Amino acid sequence: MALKETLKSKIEEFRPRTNKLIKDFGKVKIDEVTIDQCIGGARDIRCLVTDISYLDPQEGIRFRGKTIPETFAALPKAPGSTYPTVESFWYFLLTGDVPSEAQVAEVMTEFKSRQIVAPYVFEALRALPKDMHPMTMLSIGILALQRQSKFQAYYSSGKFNKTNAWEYVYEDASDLVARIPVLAAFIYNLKYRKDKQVEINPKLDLGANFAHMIGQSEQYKDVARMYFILHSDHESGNVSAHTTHLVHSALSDPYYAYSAGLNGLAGPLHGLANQEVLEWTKKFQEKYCKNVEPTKELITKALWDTLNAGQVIPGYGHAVLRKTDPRYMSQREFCLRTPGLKDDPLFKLVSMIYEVAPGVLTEHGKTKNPWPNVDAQSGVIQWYYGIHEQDFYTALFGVGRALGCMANITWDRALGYALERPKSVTTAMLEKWAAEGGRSQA
Ligand code: HAX
Repeated sequence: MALKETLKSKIEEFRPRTNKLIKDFGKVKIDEVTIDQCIGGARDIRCLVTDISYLDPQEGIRFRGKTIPETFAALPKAPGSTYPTVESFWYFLLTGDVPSEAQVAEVMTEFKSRQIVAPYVFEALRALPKDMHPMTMLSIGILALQRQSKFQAYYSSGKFNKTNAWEYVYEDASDLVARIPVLAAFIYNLKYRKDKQVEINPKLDLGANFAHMIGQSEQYKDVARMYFILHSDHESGNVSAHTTHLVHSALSDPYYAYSAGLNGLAGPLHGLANQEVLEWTKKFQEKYCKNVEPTKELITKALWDTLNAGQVIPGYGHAVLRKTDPRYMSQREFCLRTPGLKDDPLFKLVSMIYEVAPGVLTEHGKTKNPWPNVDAQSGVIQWYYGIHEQDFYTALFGVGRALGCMANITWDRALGYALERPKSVTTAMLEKWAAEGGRSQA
């Protein structure tokens, strides 16, 4: 069965579960909120629902119930590769089913017809100053695509129907996922390759075509596939996923929603950390290791210098995880398996930081999680393959994150999730409830 039909039957089968929960069990308590959660970024409050992925603090991410190694093992692989195609992963994220080779081929054909970006979008990007951050360009590019939103056209048609609205979100979501690598490749070539643009190769899968469009090696095709899959989803409370969900909950179309999500991803505490990690590491090499090999002592000093300057160690810590991020491990294993990369000085340096930083952060005593996250490892791989423009790294993250955000809002609409609108209180109210030992529910 084709992806949309499979999805339709999955949605129809699933809907009664959500409806029953609201109707029969809507008032069952699943959490309580404390003052520090209220002021402290709503940490740990269970008030979002997604079945696309789940993040366990100890185990890390599971996509549709599968760990990263299980996901990579289960999905059909790209031709001549040990990595799955992004297309097979998209099918899996949306439906929870491992697709057959034939189903993957159908998604690939569909993406080919969806991936064409209208020339006016490229012209809008060309009009921007070349020193603009690629994340700003990517967000503008996505917004420029909004003109073609099928969901928005459907909403304005006067025939809007809640039951099938998800189909129009699915259409936009699929278009956006197919187009965003083309947009990112255009931005890369515009900014760093003197606008030397490369045509889409219609024979290649999404990851391989991205590598082709930015003039990369054969080996980079697997890097792109792995990178986009690993960065796709991290349940729905992180800034980019949550922003996308929130904006779409107002029935803003997927382009508006994801442009907003990308703006959140551009923050240094979120996706921009991958750029910051490389910058930190390069500055360390320049300052401490001009004529000497890096040592654990030098790294320890540099880490303390950063902490004493009141800055965070980029790539370390996490709001939910309490162990090394399995996305970090997956990329590390890729490095260890790849001849050349495993002996690369930058990889060795990042590995040495991994040996030292958790101890320093533990001694520093602030962070609840001293272990590395996805961003601590990702820049090294990009650097090795010649992508030395660190400010592009978060845009790569943005291409991958589109998969998770778009799968999530397709299901949001399918299950009729409501407009998100939490309640605010004032500081004086908090002070009153603090003095009374809690808010009276009477
Ligand atoms: N270096 C120094 N201090 C850190 C730290 C780090 N890597 N991580 C956390 N802390 C500090 C916090 O700043 C906070 O200090 P204050 O009490 O003075 O505000 C304290 O430790 C407690 O923080 P926490 O509860 O452990 O962590 P949070 O949930 O508040 O924040 C962050 C999680 C990921 C934002 C945080 O660990 C951080 O800033 N890390 C560095 C930036 C980074 O790598 N971001 C990428 C995260 C993964 C991701 O989303 N990728 O997209």
